[in-house]
Amino acid sequence: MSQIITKINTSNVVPAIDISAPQNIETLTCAMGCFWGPDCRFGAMDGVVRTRVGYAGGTTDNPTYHSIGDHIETIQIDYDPQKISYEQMLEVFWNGHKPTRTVWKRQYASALFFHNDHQEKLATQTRDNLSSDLGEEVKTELIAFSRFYMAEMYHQKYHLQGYEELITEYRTMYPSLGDIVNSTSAARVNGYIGGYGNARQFEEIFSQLGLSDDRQDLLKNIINKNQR
Ligand code: MHO
Repeated sequence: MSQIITKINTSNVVPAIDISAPQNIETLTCAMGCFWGPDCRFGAMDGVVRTRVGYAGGTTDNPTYHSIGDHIETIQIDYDPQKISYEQMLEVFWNGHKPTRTVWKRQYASALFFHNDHQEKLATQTRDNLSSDLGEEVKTELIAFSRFYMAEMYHQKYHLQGYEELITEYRTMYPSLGDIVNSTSAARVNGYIGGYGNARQFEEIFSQLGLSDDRQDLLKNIINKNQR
């Protein structure tokens, strides 16, 4: 199934939110257009443990961004089933893209990759309900999950990587980029930079992100600019 990769280093520089990441997780795999956006949308949500972007849904071997073949830009989200249900995750998925849109390139298709019977059942039900509510065909594909290929590191937490001062601080907490990808803190901050999250979350979570006061101020400025 999904890769559970995080091995948290227990030194005190690791963000509190990462130290308390749950072991028991479930995974949603989906595609909703360019993967940078949903990485932010889901990463900012309470209950989401980690996110990663990649390619799935095609037949060609070892897709890359510049050689994507028939694969789709896809996101995988590990979440805490004690805090959020698959149904709630699906609601965010269906509300986060236009399921009736015609796709101009398979790379940007909308798709839901179900991992088991339970997920397939809920995916089908919610798709059918949506279709009858809209009175239109839902074009979002439902596909049995088979394989997810991680995208290149420069696509992971893309918005966060755009802020040198922030990513540098993450590098001191996590020498390996792979650990930054798996960090809940990095997922939240990437999401907040991308315009998601609300005042309550910022209040509750800010001090657990592991960021220095300076970087917290920088992040607050970015959030304030987004809200204008
Ligand atoms: N080239 C587009 C989409 C990038 S996405 C990872 C852009 O720059 O927004 O496909």
